[in-house]
Amino acid sequence: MRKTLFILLTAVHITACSHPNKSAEKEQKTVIVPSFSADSAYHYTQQQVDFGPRIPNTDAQLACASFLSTTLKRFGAEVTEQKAKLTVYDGTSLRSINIIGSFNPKAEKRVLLFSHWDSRPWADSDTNPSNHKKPVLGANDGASGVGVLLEMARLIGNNPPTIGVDIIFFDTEDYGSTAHDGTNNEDSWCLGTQYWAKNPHITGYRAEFGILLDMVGGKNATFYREQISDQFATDIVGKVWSQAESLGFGKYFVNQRGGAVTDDHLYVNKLIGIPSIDIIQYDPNSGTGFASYWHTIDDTMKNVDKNTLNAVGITLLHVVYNEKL
Ligand code: AHN
Ligand code: ZN
Repeated sequence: MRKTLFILLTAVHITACSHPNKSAEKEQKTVIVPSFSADSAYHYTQQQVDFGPRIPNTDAQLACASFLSTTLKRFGAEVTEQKAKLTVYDGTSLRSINIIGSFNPKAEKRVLLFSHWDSRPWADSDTNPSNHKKPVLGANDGASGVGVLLEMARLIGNNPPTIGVDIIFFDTEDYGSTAHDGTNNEDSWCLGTQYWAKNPHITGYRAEFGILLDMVGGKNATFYREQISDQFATDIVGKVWSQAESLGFGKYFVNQRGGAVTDDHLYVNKLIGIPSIDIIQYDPNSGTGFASYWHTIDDTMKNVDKNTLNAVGITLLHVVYNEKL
């Protein structure tokens, strides 16, 4: 017993004296990152889709909102439901529900992760015009980002990181107008986010940076460096893309410029000044820049691939758990 102790102490002593910097460096780098379950993220995606289209003012919206709040609470988050009446471009008044889950709410240093949870009321990019007034199921466009974030919430609740994490599911992102009539239709999108950025759930709310997940479930999806992200938060884009590369996910996270997308992160940057990026599927060879099933009745679970959810989830967990206080 005594001999063993002696040997151990000597070994520690030698290590400490001969490579003081190296061992300190090693200690700092040893971060335990919980293991992401793509099956679980896929299941959370499916559960949302099972409510049907999550369109503001519908019963499916209320049912899914309650599912999202309950699930975040079950994972240990402090949950705020932010309800508002918002007027869309055609004058319709909508009940909008942002769902905010806070982990480690007292921590000063925070990271904000977000996705929209509503689905588009019209499949107006469908090749068949008779589908243009039908709703989009939004398996990829909406549910996939929330699915990844719910799985992250489960892991964060079980393995509290040193920093604080806020997860926001924004409503009423996808009610925007596509008319090119000279009016400012850009701002008809992302209404839930615009409302929150002007009326944050906590006065003076701050986060170090924000990451938006939008359409993160497509088979063989490619995520390029979206332009608005690079403009407002190029170092965060760098942090995420290099983390992905070093984890072997470089085929998903392509380190090249993509398009500019008016998306929730724009308003988090512009209106509340939190440097934020968008991880969004971008296809440089498609007409819209998005997948062929974007805003069509084919945005269903058959296009959601666990490998893509996995690449995004693992990458973001590494980003969050490597943040230092
Ligand atoms: C526009 O089409 C202007 N923005 C795309 C934002 C979006 C819609 N993301 C998902 N659906
Ligand atoms: Zn959409």
